[in-house]
Amino acid sequence: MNKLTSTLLYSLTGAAAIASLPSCKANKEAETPQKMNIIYIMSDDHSYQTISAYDQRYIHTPNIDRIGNEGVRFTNSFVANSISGPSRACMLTGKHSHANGFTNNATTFNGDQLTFPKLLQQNGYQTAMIGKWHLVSDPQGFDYWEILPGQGDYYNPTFIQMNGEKTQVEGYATNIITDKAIDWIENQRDENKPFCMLLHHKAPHRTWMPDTCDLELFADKTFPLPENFYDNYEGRLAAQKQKMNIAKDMEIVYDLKMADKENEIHDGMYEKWGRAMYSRMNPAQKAAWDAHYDPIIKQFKEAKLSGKALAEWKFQQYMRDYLRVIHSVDRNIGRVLDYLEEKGLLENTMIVYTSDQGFYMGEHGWFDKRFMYEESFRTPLLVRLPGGKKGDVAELVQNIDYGPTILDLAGIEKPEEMHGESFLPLLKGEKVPEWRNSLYYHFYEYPAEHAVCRHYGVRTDRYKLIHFYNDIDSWELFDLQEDPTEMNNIYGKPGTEDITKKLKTELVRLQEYYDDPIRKEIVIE
Ligand code: SGN
Ligand code: CA
Repeated sequence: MNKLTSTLLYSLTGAAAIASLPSCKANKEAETPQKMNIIYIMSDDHSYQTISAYDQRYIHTPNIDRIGNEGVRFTNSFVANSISGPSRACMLTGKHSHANGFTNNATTFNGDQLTFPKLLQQNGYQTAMIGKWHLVSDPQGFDYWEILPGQGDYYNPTFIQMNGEKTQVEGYATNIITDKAIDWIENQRDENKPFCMLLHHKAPHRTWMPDTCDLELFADKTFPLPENFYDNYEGRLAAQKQKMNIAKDMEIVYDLKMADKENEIHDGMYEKWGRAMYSRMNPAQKAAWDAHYDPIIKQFKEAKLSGKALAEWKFQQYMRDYLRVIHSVDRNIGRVLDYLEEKGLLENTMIVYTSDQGFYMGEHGWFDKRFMYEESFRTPLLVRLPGGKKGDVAELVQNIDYGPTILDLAGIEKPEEMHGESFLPLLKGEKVPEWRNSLYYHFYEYPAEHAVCRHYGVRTDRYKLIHFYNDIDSWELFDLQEDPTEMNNIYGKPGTEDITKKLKTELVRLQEYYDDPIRKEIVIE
């Protein structure tokens, strides 16, 4: 039995195997159970803090939670480079950014390289990609794709089809992407083949524009400020230089929708885009939007807020809009799950829910991501594998592992060039004694928007060592057990010599292991 056939059979135990057997089809098909399908759902900028499976402070997300409740909730899930295009490239290739070449959002993805969808396609899977792609070059390795250009729009978004045509679709992006995904599964795929669908939402990316039906949610809610909202960044040089502060950098018109009809509110360099986003809407959408925001704009003008009152007003508006957008993501994931259940597909489909990275919900006073600090280095990861484990997995996993895991599920050997590891055994509830105990991270997009310096680092279960480089040369060390919110940089403090040396040695080992050319710059004193 070759590897392919043998692994074909492993995952199909119990109910999963029975459910996946076609009841009255031709002999050959009935004898060969079909491989597990895969639906990989990834949102854009969805923080784990705003998924109730991870954190109950802000929102209830029953449908997203269901994936974890009926499967695995990863409690230590991270990305390799916390920004969209690079994160997507890591996910598709199973390789760190220096090896896949897509180090920052200004790059163009070399689509000729090896990706897991290509390998699935070559091994009998039908592959589809619907939604935000953000890698500039056209998708390769998909039987079907339909993508948003660049970041895409929330309202009446344009899609690029495989034939290169652009079509504008009336409605709200999260609903439309879900409609298209369900339509492909229902009407467009070959039912005799297993499938892998990448369903990528634009939501909840900036500027967090809610669907009209969700505008009134959370209207009366006041959210608690994170305890480090007024962080002064003492001892953390790169954090002092950043431009992603809610108080200073979040824009009133662009981000918070205060585009007044009198044109009296002026702020920030993106103001004109804030006004342009509104102009995309149709009359009914505009009417619903105005009914919600106009009274808020009026109150805002009258209040003439400044200082902390303004900062906290911005935080509350941000949270409300962001959570409304999440509510729509959750509802649409419910639609996908209900559809799969109704069609009997839940039993032979692995469902993944994740984000391209984490996001700041006011921690350190921030929105956006990029930093290797916890809120943006982490990403939610919930996986429902029929017949697999139910419960938490605490091992350190990273988005470079997704490709190897999916290939493993499909019985395809991991190509040597992939850096990631298959966590399929963890999904099946098996112990993996040799699992990694440290993670490597490297962020490159600087100089750029939000001004987060270039940095790389290593994280173990307890410590994190980061080196900010390029225009600065600044090290940071955190004891996550003592200082989970990373306020106290203990690099260079007496008593940290041993742990610093150990972490630097581990950092160098990882840079050698992954062959990151930056390695030559580090000297261990
Ligand atoms: C846009 C946003 C940024 C965001 C980047 C990257 N600005 O440039 O706030 O950090 O995307 O986000 S906006 O004015 O265009 O909204 S990413 O998730 O796509 O990488
Ligand atoms: Ca993103």
